Amino acid sequence: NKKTNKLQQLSLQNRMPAKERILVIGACGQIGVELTLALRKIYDPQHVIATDLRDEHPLLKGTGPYVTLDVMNREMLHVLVIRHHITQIYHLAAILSATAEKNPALAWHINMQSLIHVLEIAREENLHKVYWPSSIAVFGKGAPRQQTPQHTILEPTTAYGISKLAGERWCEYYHERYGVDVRSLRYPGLISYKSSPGGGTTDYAIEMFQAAVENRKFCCPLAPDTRLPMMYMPDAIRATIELMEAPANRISLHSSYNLHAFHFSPAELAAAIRKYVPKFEICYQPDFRQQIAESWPESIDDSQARQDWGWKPAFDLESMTVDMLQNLQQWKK
Ligand code: NAD
Ligand code: AKB
Repeated sequence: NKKTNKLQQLSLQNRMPAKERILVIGACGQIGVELTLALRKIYDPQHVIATDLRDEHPLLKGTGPYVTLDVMNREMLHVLVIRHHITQIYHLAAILSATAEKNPALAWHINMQSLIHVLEIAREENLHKVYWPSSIAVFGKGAPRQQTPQHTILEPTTAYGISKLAGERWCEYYHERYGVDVRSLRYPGLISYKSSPGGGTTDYAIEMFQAAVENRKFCCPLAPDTRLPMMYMPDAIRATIELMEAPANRISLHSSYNLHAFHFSPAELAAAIRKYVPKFEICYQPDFRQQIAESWPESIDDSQARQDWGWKPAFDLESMTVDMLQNLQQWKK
């Protein structure tokens, strides 16, 4: 019995977070900063290596190791994985929807090639797990726009959406063919106050909050009634970690899970903000982002994520608005 206990203890230790060594690629972005900080609370911070093209984000400074990395440099990525005995990769570097429409070929190259680098290295080095985010951008005009199902017509019309759909297929391929435990979420638009968003169509929501706390008028790049699925960053971080920590037998999808929290249009968000900032003013000047938004769903059916690994959002539009305004006010001081 003593021997069995010892073995059980050893096996438990092997599954302890301390045994994992994590590489976050794109750690200085909107999601990367908060995800890296959250991972450093669960795992030994020295074992969560943050990497990005840019200089280290001020919020990451002093919280754990940082390495400048261009994920397009496969050799450097591979060396980093071997040198730091990496067991998991969170690959967040990408060109987002609005920026991608300005240079579609570059977006395809970066979004695809970087994912292939990560999946190949995961296969060669037998990594325990890989995380790679997809997006609501995989859906196009053929899909139902309300309660968009997990499995439906996938005909994205944006360069970003095409790259995300192809990425999902590659993730499933590497899982089916090589057994790589790759996991993914189709994030909706993410709202946060800690780090700035980078070139997305849904970034307008964050800019609206910033204008409201700075008493500025906001000119919205989307029309007032353009409704999109959205989520508050604390929920997105929790969803990511819950998915990655779920036992393998709870994961039935290795392409990407639909994920939902709430949805709103610019006019509805402005009304939610006005409850607390009555003088907030908005005008509408739709630009090229309008077409992107119109090709995406208004709300998402995420029942498979709820069934498989127990997903449930904590924030709705009202509680997110209150929390965003409070935090932005504090950061302003
Ligand atoms: P972001 O643009 O804020 O951050 C991406 C980071 O990747 C940046 O810090 C950038 O410097 C870095 N990067 C770019 N090219 C790189 C390269 N060649 N090598 C290394 N680093 C590089 O993006 P984000 O909002 O944090 O998104 C992260 C991931 O989540 C992306 O795959 C994105 O498509 C996906 N996603 C985001 C949202 C959202 O609302 N933020 C929604 C759906 C999906
Ligand atoms: C974007 O707007 O590009 C992102 C996304 C929904 O993928 N926020």
